[in-house]
Amino acid sequence: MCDPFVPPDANNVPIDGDGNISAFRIHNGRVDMKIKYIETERYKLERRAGKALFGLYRNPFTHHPCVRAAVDSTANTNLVYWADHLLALKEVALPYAVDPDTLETLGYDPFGGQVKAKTFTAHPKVDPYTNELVVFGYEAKGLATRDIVIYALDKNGKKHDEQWIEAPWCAFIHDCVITQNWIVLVLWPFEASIERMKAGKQHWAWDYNLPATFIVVPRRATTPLPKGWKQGEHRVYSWKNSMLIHTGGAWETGDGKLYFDSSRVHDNAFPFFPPEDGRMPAPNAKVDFVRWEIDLSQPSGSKVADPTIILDVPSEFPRIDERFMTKETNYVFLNVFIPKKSQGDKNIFHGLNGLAMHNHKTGKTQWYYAGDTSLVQEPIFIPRSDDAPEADGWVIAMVERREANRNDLVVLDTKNFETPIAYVQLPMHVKAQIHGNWVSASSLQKRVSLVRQMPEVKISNRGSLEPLT
Ligand code: V55
Ligand code: FE
Repeated sequence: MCDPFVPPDANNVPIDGDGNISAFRIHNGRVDMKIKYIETERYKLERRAGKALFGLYRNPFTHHPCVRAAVDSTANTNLVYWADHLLALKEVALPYAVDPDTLETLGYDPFGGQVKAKTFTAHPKVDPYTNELVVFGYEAKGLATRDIVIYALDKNGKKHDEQWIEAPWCAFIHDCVITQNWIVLVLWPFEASIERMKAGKQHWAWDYNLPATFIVVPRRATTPLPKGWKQGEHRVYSWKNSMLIHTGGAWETGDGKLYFDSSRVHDNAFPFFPPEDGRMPAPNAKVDFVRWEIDLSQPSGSKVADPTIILDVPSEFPRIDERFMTKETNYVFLNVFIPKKSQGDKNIFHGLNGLAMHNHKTGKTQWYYAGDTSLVQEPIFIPRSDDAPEADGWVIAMVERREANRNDLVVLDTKNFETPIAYVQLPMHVKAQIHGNWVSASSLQKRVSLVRQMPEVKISNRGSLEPLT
């Protein structure tokens, strides 16, 4: 979750709070919970000072001069278990590694500088068929640079297939999809500007003239290229101005087409990063969940066709059964707004009060409704067994009981999605989580003592450690 330890700068944005992990361990008929901050350089410096030293999101010009050399990552966006490391991710910097048992912070950049990039996405993708973590980073050579790095980490954390490309503008690139041979980066119509940052304003400004854009890149030098593609080429395709926040399933077909699903907000979903003219998004901006088709025979710069609407309700946090990542999947789980009596309106930041399980083949959707005064967070899928059919298992999600000021963890069996099989009742309220993942006990048992030998996070001696007044 985003959980500022000290009161943040009055002008800072909601996505810049210190990263704090909520971990649930489900074992022998009981559930244990642990909450712990990621002890980032930033968290330690501000905790020691007892006040905010970092100003605006990703704007070093607004930070206290003594902390400008520190790693400016709150590690607050996602947790991914890979190569024996539990990675706490924030796309502005490299991963922090935390101990999966104690949640203690172990170190920064656990993959040891194999790549000369300053950033690492919060949405790397596991290819379960090749056993790789596919990673990208943008603004990868520093603040407001257009450089993008793409690479993969094998099961031992060794890097391969590194490539560098340039974005068409300095865009916000939060999520991506992978197919067997391709990676598609999804660009949001915000632009970074050093001039604006120097003026003490936000890193990002929305631009109503920029389209939602896809950068389509072969994953490897050995990717079989469609007719007309040159070795080392990538292509850029675009649609209309809109914000495709998160992606679902993706796959390729033999005839040079890529398909993938995403949520779609027909406006700026981050009003705290307004356009230069200050225009606010429409109060009831439409949000839906759609399927894109990319025709790789089209030249770079082409427009893509309007997507097919899969679910015409406000939808976010799509998740698939990731054992089938890169192949065509038939099910998606999402966080949705179910109209009923909810107090929420159709704006994405209000009223996501349920979960949906959608079957693409039959078109059938099942709904879990959390109640009129409850909000639901990202669904996490857990397969019933290693070889269970696609989407056979459980879905867990945090439910915020707004009236009681308390949370539940809901457990749904995908065989009967609409009626929960269990609620884990938390005695307290927990702030909205961003992203999370299931890690099986068996995969943790395989973990070697590697991470325990890592050096502790040290507060950088590049910044002052003196108490600041
Ligand atoms: C997002 C969230 C972030 C971030 C960038 O939801 C994008 C999208 C929680 O932090 O830094
Ligand atoms: Fe995200």
